[in-house]
Amino acid sequence: MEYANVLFEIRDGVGILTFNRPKALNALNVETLEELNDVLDRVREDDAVRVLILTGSGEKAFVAGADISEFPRMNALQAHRFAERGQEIFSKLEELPKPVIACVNGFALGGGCELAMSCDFIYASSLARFGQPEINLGLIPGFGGTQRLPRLIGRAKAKELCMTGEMIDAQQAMELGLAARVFPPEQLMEETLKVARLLASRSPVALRALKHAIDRGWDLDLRNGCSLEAESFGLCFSSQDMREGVAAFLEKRKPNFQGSLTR
Ligand code: CO8
Repeated sequence: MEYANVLFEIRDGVGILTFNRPKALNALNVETLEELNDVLDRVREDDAVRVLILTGSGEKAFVAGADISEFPRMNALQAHRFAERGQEIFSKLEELPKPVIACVNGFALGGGCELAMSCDFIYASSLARFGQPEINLGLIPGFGGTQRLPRLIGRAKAKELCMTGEMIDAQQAMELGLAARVFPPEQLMEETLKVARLLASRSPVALRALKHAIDRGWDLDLRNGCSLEAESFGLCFSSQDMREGVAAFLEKRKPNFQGSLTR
C-alpha cells in the first residue's frame, strides 16, 4: 500500500511511523486511519521491526484529533462506524505484540490523545499539550478516551479533563501518569530512539509475554492476574532467548536475543 498521509521507516530494528499532514496538524482522516492500520499489519508480521515509535511531523502537533472537516458530511450511523473503526485500529495498536512508544512532539488532542494512550507509554516534548476537547464541538471522545483515560489517570480527573475540554501541558501529563517522561523538544526523538533501541535488543518473546501479562491481567482480579503471569513466565522457558539470557549472565557476556520460541 502506498501511503499519502504517513511516513514509515525502519532503523536498527525500530519502526518509525510519522503522521504527515502538518497543515491539518496531522489530524486523522479516514485515509490516515487505514494507513495506520496497514502499517500495524506490516509491523506485526515483520520480525525486523522489534519496536514501534509513533510521532507527528512538523513543529506543532503529534495528532490534533480526528479530522473535524469530515464531520459535517457524516450522519449518526456513519459516525458510529467511524468511531468503531478507529477503536478497532487503536485496539490493534494496543495489542501489537511488540513495544510501542508514543513520541508526542506537540498537540495530542482528542483522537491524538486517544492514540497516544493506546501505546505502551508516552514520551513527551516539554511543548506537548494533551486534552480531550470534543466537548467544545458538542461531542464526546469516540476512539476510546472515555475508557482509557480514567484507567490511566483516575475517574474524577478524567471527567474533569473531558468535561472542561481544557488542555494540560507535558509536565502535568507526567504528574498525572499520562506521560512517562518529558524531554526538551530537540532531545525528544533522540531519547525515544535510545530507549527504543534498548528494547529492540531485549528478548521479543519476553517483551511479548510481559505486555500480555500486564495488559490482559489489568481487568482481572489479583488471583487470576497472577495466574496469567505464571503462565506467561512459564512460556518464556520454552524460548531460545531465555536459554541465551541465562547463559550470557553465567558466562558474563552480553546476550544476543533472536526472538525464537523453540530451543
Ligand atoms: N481536524 C481538522 N483540521 C484541524 C484539526 C482537526 N482536528 N486541528 C487543526 N486543524 C487544522 C486547522 O483547521 C487549521 O487549518 P487551516 O490552516 O486550513 O485553517 C490548521 O490545522 C492549523 O490549526 P489552527 O490554525 O487552529 O492552529 P492553532 O495553533 O491556532 O490552534 C489547536 C491549534 C488548538 C490544536 C486547534 O487547531 C484546535 O483546537 N484543533 C482542534 C482540536 C480538536 O478539537 N480535536 C478533537 C477533534 S474530535 C476527535 O478527535 C474525536 C475522536 C473520535 C472521532 C469519532 C468519529 C466520529
